[in-house]
Amino acid sequence: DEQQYLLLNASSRFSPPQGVKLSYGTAGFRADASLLPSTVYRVGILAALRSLKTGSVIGLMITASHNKVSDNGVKIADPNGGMLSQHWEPFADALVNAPSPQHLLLLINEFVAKEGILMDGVCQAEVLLGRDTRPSGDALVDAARQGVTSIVGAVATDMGILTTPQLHWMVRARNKGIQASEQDYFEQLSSSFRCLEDLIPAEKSKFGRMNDKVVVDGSNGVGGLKLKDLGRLLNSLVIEVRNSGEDGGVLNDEVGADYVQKEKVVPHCFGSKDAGIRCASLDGDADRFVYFIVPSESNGRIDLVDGDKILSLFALFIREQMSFLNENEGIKDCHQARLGVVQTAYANGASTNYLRQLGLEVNFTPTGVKYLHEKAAEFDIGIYFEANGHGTVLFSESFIRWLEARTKEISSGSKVSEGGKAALRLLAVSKLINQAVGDALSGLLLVEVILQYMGWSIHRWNELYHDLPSRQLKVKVADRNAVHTANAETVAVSPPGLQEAINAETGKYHQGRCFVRPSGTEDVVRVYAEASTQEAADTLANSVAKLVD
Ligand code: 16G
Ligand code: ZN
Repeated sequence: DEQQYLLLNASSRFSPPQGVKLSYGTAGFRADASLLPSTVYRVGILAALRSLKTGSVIGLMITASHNKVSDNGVKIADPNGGMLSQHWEPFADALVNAPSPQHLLLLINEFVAKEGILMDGVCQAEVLLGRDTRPSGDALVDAARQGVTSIVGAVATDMGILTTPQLHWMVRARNKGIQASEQDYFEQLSSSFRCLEDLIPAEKSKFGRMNDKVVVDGSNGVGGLKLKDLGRLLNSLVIEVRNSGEDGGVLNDEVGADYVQKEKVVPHCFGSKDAGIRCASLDGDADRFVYFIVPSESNGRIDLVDGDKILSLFALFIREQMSFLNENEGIKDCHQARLGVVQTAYANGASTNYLRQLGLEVNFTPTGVKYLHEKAAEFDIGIYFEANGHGTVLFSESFIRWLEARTKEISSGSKVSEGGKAALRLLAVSKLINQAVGDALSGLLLVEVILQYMGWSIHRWNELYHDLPSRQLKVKVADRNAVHTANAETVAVSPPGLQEAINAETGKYHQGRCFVRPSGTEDVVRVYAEASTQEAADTLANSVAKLVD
């Protein structure tokens, strides 16, 4: 019939590369861009099927995040704006690795039957397409469009060049029936930012406003460009963007959040002239960010203010607002609102101690946004961050409704109580911070407004706690999947004896902590070690790397 013909015809234009096996992994499919047209075409098919199955708009993003400019990748945003349901990942793997159009057709027919997807041409499907600034993006968007439209009744809407979180935000907004253009995104972020600024107590804001310039490394990618657009809507905050990609710099080449966080050195276009200034860095698709300080005797080194410290700042602020709510007599049932934080084993031990000292519940999940996000969604307010700077703050629907009801009562001209102001602030945070996925632009604005609220410099923030020295290594092994882990990757359950050997090494060091895990994005086993001195962390990491080898 028409459907089979369409699929066979279109898929014969995209032959898969020989001898390459791709896996959806933690971040979608990623490879050298020249290998990807058939993969992206097939993910277009998958996205259309997903849209039919869910009766909702689906997103398809073309990006390879912090990887080099010649790479690219593709990933799916589910109806709520989150990551593709893990339940569909095996289908994604099978689909892109099918050797021929006939195999492909067979797989699709089987899967459609199994999932009970109605392909009558009457049901409509829509997929929003986005891409970052990579030169290969244009052709890959076209491949995605052809994939989507090989399913009868499916349309592809090209949203142009976007950050990854912008596309996720748009998918979520569309499915909630909210306006979902880029302008709407900028409007929502800037207006909730202004709302938070207006709620800063006068006596607190003095210091923040004297010190209100932030200098941002855009990684020569999409994030810097979008941040400039957003910055034009904010007149109180000065955002200076460097490495916006407009001056010939190369995407992710000694710039960007991944580089800054891993190497702990200044990115291009930053140096001793920036000593003491508040600096931040975005990754290539702007779903991660970190802050940093250039010390006065820098020699290229930086003081990193990482995802753990961003999490700590957010947690401190939100906990304070929750306590204002609780102290307010008019509010009865809100003490039931649960605040939880979620980290991975990579979180610096000093941050976990700090959060626990605040009395917060700290949860751990394996690496990968989908795991952290899922856990954080269990709370009324769930804050998650990876040390690498990916994270956000999730609000439950019921808590938002409660806040909305609470803030409606108070907007009638009378003097607003502290509890009422706290409710207004929390509601504004829920609009500012991306509810779909970690978003460097909205996260950066939340950091900025909290620092203003606290009246803090970046130095004061950085002093919340002192990171324990740590070391990360990667080990090339014959088969990284021989290593299996449990307890949020903190325990190696195989090969046998490995964990016992790691324990024996770790026990030799004061405040020692160490774990190994197979990377989800590279063919290596990663080693992380922490101890009370840098030398000790280094030796511990090195000796455990030998155990893995
Ligand atoms: C992916 C993950 C990121 C994680 C990283 C770890 C998403 C969207 N991204 O980039 O959260 O930190 O993988 O890489 O989930 P690794 O497995 O190679 O250490
Ligand atoms: Zn990214």
